[in-house]
Amino acid sequence: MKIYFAGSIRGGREDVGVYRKIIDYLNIDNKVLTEHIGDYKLSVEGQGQLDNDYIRNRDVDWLNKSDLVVAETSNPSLGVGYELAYAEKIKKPVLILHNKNKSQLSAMIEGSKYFRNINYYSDVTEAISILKSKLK
Ligand code: 6K6
Repeated sequence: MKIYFAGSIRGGREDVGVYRKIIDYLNIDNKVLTEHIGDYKLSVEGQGQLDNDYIRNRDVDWLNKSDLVVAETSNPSLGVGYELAYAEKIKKPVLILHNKNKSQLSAMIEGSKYFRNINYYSDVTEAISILKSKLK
């Protein structure tokens, strides 16, 4: 299955290690289209070289082509919020992972009946266990 993984970039990169582990797990039996989200070298400073229109259109194209969106929402990110709203609009299946010790998930996500698959976790091992049970 083709998976669109969404995680913070300009919202902050402090959870990149968590994204990397989740992407590595998902890639065992699936194809993650957005592997760069877990790339330690992808820094906020480095983004200036890429055209925003290009990034947005390519990401929307990948969202359209994906079978499932997995979003890690613990680090608030406007881009991830946009992707979730887009996924809701086109009725793409979504699985959300949120570290309950890090932040409170937006009411715009928790309050939408579309996002029924919201999973709270405490550490990355638990996040992987959740994926294991949900994706089998
Ligand atoms: C190159 C080097 C660093 O950053 C870049 C290019 N930027 C992006 N590349 C790919 N996807 C992006 C980029 N910026 C945002 N996105 C999409 O929005 C991703 O799919 C993420 O899930 C989400 C992150 O949004 P922000 O608001 O945290 O940046």
